[in-house]
Amino acid sequence: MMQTIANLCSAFGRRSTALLAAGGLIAAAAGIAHATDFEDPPGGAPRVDEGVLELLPGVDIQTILDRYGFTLRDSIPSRNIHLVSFQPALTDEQFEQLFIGDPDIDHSELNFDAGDSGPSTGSLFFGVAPAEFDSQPVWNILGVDPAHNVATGAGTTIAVIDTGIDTANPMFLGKIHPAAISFIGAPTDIQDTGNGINDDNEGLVDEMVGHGTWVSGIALSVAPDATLMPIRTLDDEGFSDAFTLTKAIYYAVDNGADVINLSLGSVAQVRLVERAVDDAANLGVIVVAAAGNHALPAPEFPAANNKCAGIAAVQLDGVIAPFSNYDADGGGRTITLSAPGMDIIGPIPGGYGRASGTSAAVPLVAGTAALLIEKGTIRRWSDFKEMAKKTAIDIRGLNPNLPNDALGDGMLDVLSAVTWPGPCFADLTGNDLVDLGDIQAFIPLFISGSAEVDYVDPRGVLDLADLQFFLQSFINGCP
Ligand SMILES: [Ca+2]
Ligand SMILES: [Ca+2]
Ligand SMILES: [Ca+2]
Ligand SMILES: [Ca+2]
Repeated sequence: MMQTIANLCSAFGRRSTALLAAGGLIAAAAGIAHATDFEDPPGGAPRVDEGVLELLPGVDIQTILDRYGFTLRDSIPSRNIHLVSFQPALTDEQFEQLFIGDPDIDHSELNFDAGDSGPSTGSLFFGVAPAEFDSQPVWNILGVDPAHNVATGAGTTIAVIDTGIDTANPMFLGKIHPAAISFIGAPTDIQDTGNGINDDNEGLVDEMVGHGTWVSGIALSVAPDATLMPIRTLDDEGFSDAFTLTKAIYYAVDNGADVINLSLGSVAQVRLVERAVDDAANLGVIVVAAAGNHALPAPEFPAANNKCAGIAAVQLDGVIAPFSNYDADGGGRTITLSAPGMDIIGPIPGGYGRASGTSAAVPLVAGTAALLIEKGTIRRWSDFKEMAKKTAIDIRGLNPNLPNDALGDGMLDVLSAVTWPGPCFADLTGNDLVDLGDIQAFIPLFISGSAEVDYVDPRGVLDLADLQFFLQSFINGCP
């Protein structure tokens, strides 16, 4: 075992260095390691001759392809967003300058390459007996079993944008959403398997296989009656790119996901991805993402987005996990909440395994969000933030060397979350009272179609049901 851990750490160190050049989106699973093993975070680098174009509504992509001589690679038709190949003679800088003054193009950017941070599956996941999964201490610490007397996630859907899922594991039987899909190979091939090839040439074969299964199993343990929508977006090496991640987020939203689990991240802030997260949040979808595993004082993206629940990892005792990123810059890149991420057991293809990373903390929170969506206490992104404020365990005293908000509002407490009476829905002015000011605030929000008052069926449609919900909440007063 010690040998395995040593291999893991050295593998991680090499990979991290390589990622400085290769860069990009990573699966956020770390091994058991110390902060010093994580030297460099993954950077962002554009893919060769690939760009993303977001067109204004009604503009036909063929017109644009003809205008610039590009080749279409892929599209997100519902958002008029397109991945194109441009001419090798064109530099990245020239591509970025090309559309200045073009009235048909809303936004353009290079497609950022992506790389994982992961060691091989054999190193990442230490195999354990299935019984250890159910009896691991994290469930007790978070109050998961008693929480299930209140909510189980019934009627909710958690999209897991990751490496796929092991559909053979009985715990997923009957739990997989019909819209489950792969953006890696054949659309129906959601299996979390590798190709036996070290595609990224860094010495490890299929090193991220099992990641999506592990993450999905953790989420489902918290919300056992939720439906999982695996969206295979990271390949077996943990690779993806900004366009494909964006496509996956919109796919999840358009197919009815209530929660999106992103146990991945990048130091590169890509406007396309940030906008997809904003759009998801504005449609009432709770997006939960990993802060990252490089022991750095700022979360990665999209965890850092202020409409995304950025999750740091702590040990079971509430002390920050040595690998976890945290928020010490005092700026806009925020952590919302922390959750256990050390030595968490979950299903992996063919069995169960133990691993560490902010990747594990994310599905614990995503599952909790599903419980609260079932209960109706989370309807909007602002409700999630309120839940974090009101129910998280204060762990500041356990982390005296960190600034006060470095780990968000504290450590997740599933039982406290499900027994929380819910936000004061009608208090739109945030003064913990319902009064005339809230009615005055409601009217323009309702007229402008704001997500803040999209309480019922929060999919961007404001109607009589939302108005009635507001009025009833107003009459009921603050809980
Ligand atoms: Ca590899
Ligand atoms: Ca491979
Ligand atoms: Ca108020
Ligand atoms: Ca509505």
